[in-house]
Amino acid sequence: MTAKHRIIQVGSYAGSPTANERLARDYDVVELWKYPEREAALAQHGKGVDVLVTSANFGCSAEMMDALPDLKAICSWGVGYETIDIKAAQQRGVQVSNTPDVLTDCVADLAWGLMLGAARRIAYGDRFVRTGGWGQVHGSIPLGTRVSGKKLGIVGLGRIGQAIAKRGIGFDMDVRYHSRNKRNDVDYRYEASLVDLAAWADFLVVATVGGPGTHHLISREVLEALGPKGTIINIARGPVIDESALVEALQAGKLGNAALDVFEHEPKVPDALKTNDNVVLLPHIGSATYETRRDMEDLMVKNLEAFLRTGKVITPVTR
Ligand code: 8YV
Repeated sequence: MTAKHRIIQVGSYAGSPTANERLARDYDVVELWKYPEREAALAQHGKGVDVLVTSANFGCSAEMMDALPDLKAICSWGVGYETIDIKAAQQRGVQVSNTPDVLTDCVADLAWGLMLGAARRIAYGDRFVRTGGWGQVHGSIPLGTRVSGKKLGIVGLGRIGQAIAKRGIGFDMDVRYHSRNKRNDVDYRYEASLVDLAAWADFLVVATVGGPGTHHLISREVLEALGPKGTIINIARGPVIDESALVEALQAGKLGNAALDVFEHEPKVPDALKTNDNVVLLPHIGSATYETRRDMEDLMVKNLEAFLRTGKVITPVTR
């Protein structure tokens, strides 16, 4: 019997159907999260290790790469990679893979769930029924807002942004977008100014990448341009929105609604959001369906296997 190949796993894939078991079955896994001292564990077990598996959540810093002198590949579970130091990986000749495409539809679907949830007061209505507030034939919760036929602004028109745009067309919406550069392969109208897009839109969906380049891109000015009748939806990364400005805009009535799957300091959510009935809150579940999480797991494992077989991951992070 040949010895199993040793890999480092940064965190437990609790949100994946079988990733932990599969990795433990097929590899000699150093389960880093089980060690009280990471540095000591890496020093003890890291020599000769050429593959590390992680996620957008757990990341991989330059220091961690330095502690693994033989590292050649980082295979991440998830599409976002702002917590992985890509520049440090490139400098060290370490390949990095993520899991694009397989989660696009589920994340776009959830953006829709949030949009409808906020506009049609679905979560509010649910609370109203559960808490015994429904005492007459037409429950008297505040009227919602129509979604069909409205103006949809999308911030970031990558794979997920485009899937959201496509759904908007199905809802007869007028779709425009803002991103760093205008795309030549789509018909949606480009707005060079994010503030102008927000001022135009009824619903503004954040679908951009995270990281320093988009930190607080959704500023006070953008939120106030969206205005008292506008709704912000975020399925991307929490820090893309200036969360304090968001709280203040909602409290001052300068912004209508917010529907959020991600937060600036997860899993912490400001109390001011929890107590606001114009806000829908979810615990970062954009990709959290059985099918998608299994597909993410499969793609991460395929990258790992391809690297060990051919020396190349199959869905490398390119930028
Ligand atoms: C994951 C995500 O649940 O893929 C991503 O970037 O945000 C989610 O699909 C999460 O990041 C895993 O760590």
